[in-house]
Amino acid sequence: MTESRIDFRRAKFLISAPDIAHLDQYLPGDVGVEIAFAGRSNAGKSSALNALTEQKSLARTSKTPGRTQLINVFELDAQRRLVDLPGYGFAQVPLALKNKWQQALGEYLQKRACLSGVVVLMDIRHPLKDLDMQMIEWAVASEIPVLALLTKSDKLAQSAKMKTVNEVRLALSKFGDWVQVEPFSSLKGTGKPKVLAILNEWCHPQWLADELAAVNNAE
Ligand SMILES: Nc1nc2c(ncn2[C@@H]2O[C@H](COP(=O)(O)OP(=O)(O)O)[C@@H](O)[C@H]2O)c(=O)[nH]1
Ligand SMILES: [Mg+2]
Repeated sequence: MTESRIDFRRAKFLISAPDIAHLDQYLPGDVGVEIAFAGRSNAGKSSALNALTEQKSLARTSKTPGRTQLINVFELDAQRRLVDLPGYGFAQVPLALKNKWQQALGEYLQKRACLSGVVVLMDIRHPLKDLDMQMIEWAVASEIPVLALLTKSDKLAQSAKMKTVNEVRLALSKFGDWVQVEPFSSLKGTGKPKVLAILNEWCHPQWLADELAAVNNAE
């Protein structure tokens, strides 16, 4: 089977869920493929989504992060979706809410069968905080591949950038092929072709080919 390249510029808003605890009620059925984007507030997630889809305001960018717990789902095509998870680790969120949020996020990662990859975005100047590690561990425990994206790479000189990339690769090497690490800049477009290639691969898991073949056979 030849795999069609997904055109990420076609992403369009599908639905919002008000908070992760009620995600089940709002998300489309657990079929096809979902790719989730996660990261601390202000990590550059909205900017990355906009850069990858070449849309200026698909996901809103903000200078006052952490206000909303809204989860936005974007549709790529009838089988494939991007999920913009709310930023975690925002200092002003009460602890009880933080814990609730973490639990719901863990459940989403562990139960959502159509999840074929998770992008964990981290500011290249502050990578691998506790909650980032938690996200990566949950995903890998559920056998979901992870792209650790080191954002705002334009903020560092080339040598400092490569030093951090290598350090993070070493720190995550215990996860083997489950975790890839790449630098990224929404501002400069650094890393974009590499990220799009990885997302494209995640858009074509074997189970989707099987699902589609089963539908064709039934017809
Ligand atoms: N220099 C630089 N700044 C960035 C980049 N990506 C995001 N930012 C800035 O970082 C801040 C947070 O970005 P945003 O995308 O809203 O982060 P989010 O909270 O993770 O969605 C904003 O002020 C952005 O302009 C980047 O690649 N380079
Ligand atoms: Mg955002």
